[in-house]
Amino acid sequence: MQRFVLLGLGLALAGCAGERGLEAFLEPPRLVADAGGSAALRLRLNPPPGASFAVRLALEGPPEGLSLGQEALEVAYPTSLDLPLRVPPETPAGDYTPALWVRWGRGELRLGFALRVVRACAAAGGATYLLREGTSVPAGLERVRPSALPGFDLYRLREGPAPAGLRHRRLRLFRQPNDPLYPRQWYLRAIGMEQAWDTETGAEKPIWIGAVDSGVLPHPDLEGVEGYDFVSDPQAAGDCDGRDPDPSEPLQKGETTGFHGTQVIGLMLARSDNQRGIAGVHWGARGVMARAFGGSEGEDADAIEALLWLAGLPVPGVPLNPYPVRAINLSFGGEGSCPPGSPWYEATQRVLALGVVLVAAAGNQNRPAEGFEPASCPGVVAVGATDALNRRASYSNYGPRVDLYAPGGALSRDDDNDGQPDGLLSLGFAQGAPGYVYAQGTSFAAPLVSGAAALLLSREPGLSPAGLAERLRSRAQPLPPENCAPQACEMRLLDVGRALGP
Ligand SMILES: [Ca+2]
Ligand SMILES: [Ca+2]
Ligand SMILES: [Ca+2]
Repeated sequence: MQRFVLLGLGLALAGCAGERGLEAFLEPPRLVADAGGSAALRLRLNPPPGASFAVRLALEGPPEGLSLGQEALEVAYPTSLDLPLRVPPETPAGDYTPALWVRWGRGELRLGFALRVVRACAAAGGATYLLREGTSVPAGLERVRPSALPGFDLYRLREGPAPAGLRHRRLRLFRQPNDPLYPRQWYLRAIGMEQAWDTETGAEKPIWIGAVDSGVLPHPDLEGVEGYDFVSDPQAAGDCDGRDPDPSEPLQKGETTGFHGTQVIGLMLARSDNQRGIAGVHWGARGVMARAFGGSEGEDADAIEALLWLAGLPVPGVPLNPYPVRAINLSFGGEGSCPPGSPWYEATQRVLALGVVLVAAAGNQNRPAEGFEPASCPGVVAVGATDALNRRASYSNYGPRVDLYAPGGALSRDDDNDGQPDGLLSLGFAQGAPGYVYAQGTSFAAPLVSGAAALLLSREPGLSPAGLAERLRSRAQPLPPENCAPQACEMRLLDVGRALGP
């Protein structure tokens, strides 16, 4: 009989009773749950052919008081069961190794597992709104303070639906599902990196690159990343507090974002030429992570202040960024067209005026990019995604507002016939351990352009954001309009070799 194999590293949890041959397996090997919350525990039971068992389940602590949704079942064929493991609210935070007892007529099995209980957040959550000064304020909103964006104030709604006429704006990370597999960085060749590195690797030219994203975790193929946590809602943050100096993405949040921020940073800045893992676009740059996403969603107010901070601008309650950046990657967006006077318009103009290059993912909605901000903001380099055949990726937003395309991949395809999915391989984590994972989305096309922008700035520090955008656009490879099918449109593919050339 085929044994169920736990993916990745982990504890060997399989048990097997010899005499009557009921096999039982648990996954995953490590669970994370809030005190008072629950986590999904999967139990797989394999009886021998033709045999049936009346099985009883029991948990053994500590922590005390753990419960499952089910205590007994009949098993007559291989069965996989998702059990909600509930953790009592009074459970102290910490690491535990409880066990699940599987008992039947003539035998029993003890399956141990690792459980991390994290503190449930006591602080109240709430939605944040950015309102222009002088706007009439709907009832129920409480003013917090002036925003770092002049002319706007921050308001908070503790509970209840959004007041009429006021939209609670949420931004979304442009990420598509991914599957962990091993390397092939076809996407670097597609953008002419080998030619570019002949001219400039950036290795001797340190520069700071920023990202507003979901946070970052230490990885052996990455230099230390500086940063700050701008997620103000303790419920959404995953670290149970508001803003703080630690830009790490909590592990349990990383499981939901796919470690989005670490993947984005890895594409730009993975350690290169170090005989390990993957290469990043820029070989000498360092990263600053402004964490504004507690999961796959974040708030305008946090993301905008994160953006201003990265550029070196003051944000109330937060120390100035000691490492102001020259380029900022924005792999997220929300619906909006960035009209003059809007928060994203004002924020991006302020940052561009400081000479900081802004690069944004065009979005994964297969729609015109002008409906999404910050990609639609003037002066921001908006990046669409291509597949391994230089066609527009099926999910990529498009249209005249897309300045450039770069590979964003297509995980379900293998058009280059290398036996690997055509995703972008970057730094990631599997079961809490650092590794390398494939990803797709305009979220991962944008950091290729951000890394390229930083490489150009390393060579020509005087380039303005507009000059740099024009250089990237004018030196890009024109692609046949049919590559944009089904909507014919102009497409230019990032070509870093040509951009750095004479
Ligand atoms: Ca925090
Ligand atoms: Ca490396
Ligand atoms: Ca492939």
